[in-house]
Amino acid sequence: MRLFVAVTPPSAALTELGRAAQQLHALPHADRLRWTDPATWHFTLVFLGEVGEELLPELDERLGRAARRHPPHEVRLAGGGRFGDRTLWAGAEGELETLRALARSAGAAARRSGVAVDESRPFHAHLTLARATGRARVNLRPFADALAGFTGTPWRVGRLELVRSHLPGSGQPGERPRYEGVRAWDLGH
Ligand code: 2AM
Repeated sequence: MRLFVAVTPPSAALTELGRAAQQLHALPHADRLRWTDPATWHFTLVFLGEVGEELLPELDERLGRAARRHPPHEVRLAGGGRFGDRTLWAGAEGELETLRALARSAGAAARRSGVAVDESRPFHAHLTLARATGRARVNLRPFADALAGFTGTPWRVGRLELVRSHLPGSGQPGERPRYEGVRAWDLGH
């Protein structure tokens, strides 16, 4: 199964971001982007990819231990950026060192459980808002610039989540993956 480890902002924080993101939809070429569903917004701490069922018990155990090693911490959604002209994202501010350390521990936990984690992409706190679709080239800079002044209300990162991603199977253009929570652990307990 396709899995990733994530942190999900509370709905109040997502509502604030939703309002900011709504304004981006009015920018030129916004319709050429594939916007993510606000109901699925999250920060990916570690992308695990395909994981065999047999690894799950140890992964579960080790991720739980990783979560307990880090305290709850405060962050807020803020600003935005882009990965080239492929991905538009919202960023975060606050106790990002703790979030980074949590991501590192979760990555180590997954590797020790036998998951082949791609280590070539260091953790970068981002919440994907939109992706460029197919061959359509859209300059994402105006979108990232429009998010620059956005600062949300602080919230507490208190839970680490293991999430399953069901890729769209219908072949319908624009269909988005479905995410299913598998397990969650409180931090620092
Ligand atoms: P993204 O938001 O930067 O696209 C579920 O697909 C989550 O896993 C998304 O947040 C996505 O990150 C991340 N993800 C998907 N494929 C990935 C990959 N090959 N490497 C790293 N992260 C990936």
